[in-house]
Amino acid sequence: MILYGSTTSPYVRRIRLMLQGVDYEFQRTQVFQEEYREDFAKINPIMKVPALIDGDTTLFDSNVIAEYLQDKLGQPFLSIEQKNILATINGVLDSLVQVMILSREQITAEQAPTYVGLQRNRAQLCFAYLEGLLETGEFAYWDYLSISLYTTLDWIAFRQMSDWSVYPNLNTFYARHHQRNDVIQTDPRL
Ligand SMILES: N[C@@H](CCC(=O)N[C@@H](CS)C(=O)NCC(=O)O)C(=O)O
Repeated sequence: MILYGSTTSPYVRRIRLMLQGVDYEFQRTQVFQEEYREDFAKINPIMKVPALIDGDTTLFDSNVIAEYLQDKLGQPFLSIEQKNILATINGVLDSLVQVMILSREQITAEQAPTYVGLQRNRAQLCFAYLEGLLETGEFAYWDYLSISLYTTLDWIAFRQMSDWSVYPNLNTFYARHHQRNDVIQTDPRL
């Protein structure tokens, strides 16, 4: 199995955490750097990391890859309710990744107030929603859903793309997993 991705991508980190204890090759790929793009385009037309190749199978999206690995590794699939929660985590992360890409070109909330405002507002609404779910006991296990939440929160903190520090349950969830060996090993700051 070959996983294509960068060590800073939170989507790639989800899959790296799922693959703990599994033998695979990590092919470092910086999608924003020209020297990687020609080769990567032959693998993934979407041109986003992660991508996974397993024998004749090539997969493009973290959520598709996760489902494939759950099947292959005998891990439980997410229920429809959990997939719905995952949609909110993906919603926050997709939005803030777009804001980061824009900010690299000096396009900030001043230049694009509507677009950036919509993304930031979505993030805060999703944080509040996830905070409420934690209150009800959701995210009790270290599964793909928890991995996705943790890696999203940590990426947001790492890139300073938003602020979830006012939410006590999100803080407790984050602190509970912060010292895991696999989490430390995949820290994007290293
Ligand atoms: N829906 C995709 C999103 C992946 C994604 O956005 N990856 C970013 C890096 S964190 C990327 O490769 N972006 C390249 C681009 O936007 O052109 C997934 O879940 O894998």
